[in-house]
Amino acid sequence: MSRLRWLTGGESHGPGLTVILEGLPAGLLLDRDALDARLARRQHGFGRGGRQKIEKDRVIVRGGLRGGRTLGSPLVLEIENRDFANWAGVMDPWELDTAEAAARIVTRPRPGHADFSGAMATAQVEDLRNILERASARETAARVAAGAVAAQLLERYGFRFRSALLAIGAETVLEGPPSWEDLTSVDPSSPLVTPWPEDEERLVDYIRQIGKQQETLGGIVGVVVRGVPPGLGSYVHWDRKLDGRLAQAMLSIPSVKACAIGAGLEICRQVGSEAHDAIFPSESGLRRSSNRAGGLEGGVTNGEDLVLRAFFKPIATLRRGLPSVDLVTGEEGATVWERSDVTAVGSAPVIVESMAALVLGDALLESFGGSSIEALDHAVEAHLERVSPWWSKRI
Ligand code: EPS
Repeated sequence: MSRLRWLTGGESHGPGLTVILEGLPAGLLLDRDALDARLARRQHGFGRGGRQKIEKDRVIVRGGLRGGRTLGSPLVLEIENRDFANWAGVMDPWELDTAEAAARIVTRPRPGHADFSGAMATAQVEDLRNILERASARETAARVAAGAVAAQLLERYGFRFRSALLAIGAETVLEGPPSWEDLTSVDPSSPLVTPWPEDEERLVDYIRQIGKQQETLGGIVGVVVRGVPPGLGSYVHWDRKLDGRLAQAMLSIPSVKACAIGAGLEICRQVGSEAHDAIFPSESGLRRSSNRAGGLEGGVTNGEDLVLRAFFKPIATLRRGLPSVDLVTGEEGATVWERSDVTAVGSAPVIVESMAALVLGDALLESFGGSSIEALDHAVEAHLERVSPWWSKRI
């Protein structure tokens, strides 16, 4: 069972989103501005549609915090959906406006969204809104709020995060896995969060051009986490291996269809001596010649930078529509477009980072436990002392 459990609730156009995070030690001091800053990062990104002009995501705390410090009880966070004011007749939890709700009924599923598969899972086709509201990527706002808390826990122990957009559609900015240094110049508040800001104008033009064609785009996001101590995760059980847990977290992000750890996509075509990271002695413990393993060997962190990539498919809601079939009448016809993003990958780096932080926070608590932050401090310190003959923190 996870040490850091969390669950989100809420629909895209409903009153709001909630996330309950359970397992945090008591006494962790949280920085409110840093939480909201991460939510603001998720709202950036050139290529997003009109919705982001309506929303202004901020964390409202409903439990688990007193005077800025965690109580050790479930941390309950909420984010308001400002757009609910425009959708109350369609999404009110108790009473709908019959005419408004009828006007917003969806019966023609969008290929690539959860509409059709979700309808078959619930065997309900009379209004696909019952599925798509929850399947919407709006839910990632709640994940980012929870991930921001996990990141603050990890930062206390020296973890640092960098993330960027490595490709948008056919436009590549960085080939292969990113290194910590590759992501030095990323400005998280820039329109596309790329490793090299000089590329942004070209990419913005590209997104504009694709938007004019009424098309959508996906892309590749890279995350590097520095300061991860060795020994997190497990080499013993399939469900405790940290690489598997990170992959599950990545693939659960809406639109993500693949993920890679380190140079996972590249080394499968190489021979062993090219693929692995030689170990050699240095003045600051044992070092590696390279980091193709991306910080994980055998399901356990090895103390090198953790390197992840997540691969996003293009958004399923196309202005030009896609061939589909009305599930009620059986009539063929194009999917209907009201409003959507051309691409949301500009928002994706902070989402991928947040999911990584939640998994790493869980792994940290699993290894070192502690119901109070002081107990956790001591356990982490003792572990670092034990591994010090072989590993020391990178500056
Ligand atoms: C989404 C569709 C769009 C996105 C939404 C995810 O929303 P709407 O239908 O209201 O225009 O903007 O993402 C967000 C609201 C968000 O905050 O990220 C979808 O269908 O997944």
